[in-house]
Amino acid sequence: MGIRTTPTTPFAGQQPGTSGLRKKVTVFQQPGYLENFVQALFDVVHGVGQPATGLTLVLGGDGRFHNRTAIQTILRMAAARGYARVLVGQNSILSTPAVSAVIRRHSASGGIVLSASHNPGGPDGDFGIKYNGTNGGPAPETLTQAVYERTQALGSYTLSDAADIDLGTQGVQQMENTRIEVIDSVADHAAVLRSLFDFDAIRALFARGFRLRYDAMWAVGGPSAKAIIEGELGAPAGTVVHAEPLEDFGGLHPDPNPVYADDLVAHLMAADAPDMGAASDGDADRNMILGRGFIVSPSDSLAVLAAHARKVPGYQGGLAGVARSMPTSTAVDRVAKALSLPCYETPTGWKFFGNLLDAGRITLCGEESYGTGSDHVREKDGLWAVLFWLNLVAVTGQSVEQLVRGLWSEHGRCVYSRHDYDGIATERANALMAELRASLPTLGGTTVAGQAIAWADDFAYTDPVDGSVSQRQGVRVVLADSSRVVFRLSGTGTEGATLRVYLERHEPDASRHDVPAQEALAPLVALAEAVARIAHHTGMNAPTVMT
Ligand code: G16
Repeated sequence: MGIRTTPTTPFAGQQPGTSGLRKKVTVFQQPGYLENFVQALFDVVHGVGQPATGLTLVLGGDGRFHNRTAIQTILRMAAARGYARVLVGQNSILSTPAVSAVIRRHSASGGIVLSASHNPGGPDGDFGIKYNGTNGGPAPETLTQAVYERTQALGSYTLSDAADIDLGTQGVQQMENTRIEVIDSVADHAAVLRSLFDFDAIRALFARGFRLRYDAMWAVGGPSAKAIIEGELGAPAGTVVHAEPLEDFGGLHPDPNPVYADDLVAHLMAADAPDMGAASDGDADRNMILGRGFIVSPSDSLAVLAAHARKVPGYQGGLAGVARSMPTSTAVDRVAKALSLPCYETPTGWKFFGNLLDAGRITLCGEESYGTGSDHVREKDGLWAVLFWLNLVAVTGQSVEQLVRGLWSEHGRCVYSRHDYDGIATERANALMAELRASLPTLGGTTVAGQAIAWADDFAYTDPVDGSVSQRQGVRVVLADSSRVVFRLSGTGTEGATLRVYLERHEPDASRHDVPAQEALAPLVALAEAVARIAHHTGMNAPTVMT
């Protein structure tokens, strides 16, 4: 064994986006591509030339294609860097919330998650890498920007030339002076979940014949969902479907929304539908909740959990506060107001919740992009959300739909939809946003497409804990009745650009709560087209995906 230093030259574009560096697998397969990024990461985290003496690193991924190869490379680099310990998931698997739980429970200095989340996998699919810090949460922008800058100045990387580690069996192995511990992929995370929810009440719910269909989308969430929901909570075998993690997610798009989880939606809309449906994504941090014949919007889900949190053991003392990303609907704001709780509005990206959670300012947070979580870890957590809903159904005796309708009748319904325009040429998408931004100073006070615009801006966020400022986080066009359209470009795609248009309208009138969302939002769609000239810039007359 020995440590080898290899000369290298920078790769363009190793700039992390909303959640780490995501590229095509073929990009990551280029010799030196992953090595350069990890070397830059270690250089920033430890200092150039500085070893990671005495520190513990957590390492795992969502099991997608290239995961196993990349894990061995990173183990060699961690050994060369002098880490005291690396905790790596068995078979190189750790879901994103599991990485967060392991970092926190084992006082690690950080962790590396190999995932492109909900993006498709396989040899022609996507791959990704991100770093989580000591708190278990995604690195802040200051760190990811520094890593990017370091990638552009790199001249070499170092790694051990030791043989591969056997990741199939739990136990301790040695590489250079580093102790490599292959750990159970679900145990730490499961222990955290067990401490939060009333498992007896959920067990009794299943014993009464309650039927759940949990679609793990052939992804990493399957084994833990099976172990907990079927194993510990006594749901019948077959409750968790598509539970075996596959390297290409069965060729599907592991994104739990009504479009990509259409099989689950079909089951919940059928005549003999189960009582509840749920799905998690490629790395098991996202979730979608459905009732029988009823789809719950992620924004409503967050609001329901906030409204009823005290009924769940882990939150019976009440919430310190709540937070949502800016494009997420204001349903949770209304709940927070009624409960006199602080409510924060952050930019898109789970990393922005980290400081608020660490400072104890919030307990629950969530996003329109099917992410919900709490201070139990520092990632969103798919299985956590499903257990939270099961716990609420068990102790309130209300169905999923009744819980959401209760929210609407108390606070009005925040009718909500997101329209995505995928695969736009990057220059065209940039031109659309530039034109929109240029129009901002004159938009407020004008009437466009028959609607009076009260104000418009480009969202900027000052972190209340560390004072850091994030600008240009999305254009908001807001009407007098607080209806709004938000425009931003996705930071998680790997091909061209995706324009996201978020539409929200508050409907206080209960007799109109069943108007289909797209119908209720049609005037806002017209407004979006008029202010942003979407068809002109993109050549598309309809969104690729509507959720
Ligand atoms: C990531 C982030 C989320 C964000 C989502 C969509 O989720 O962690 O905070 O809402 O991407 O981001 P964008 O709109 O920029 O594509 P995940 O599940 O992909 O890690």
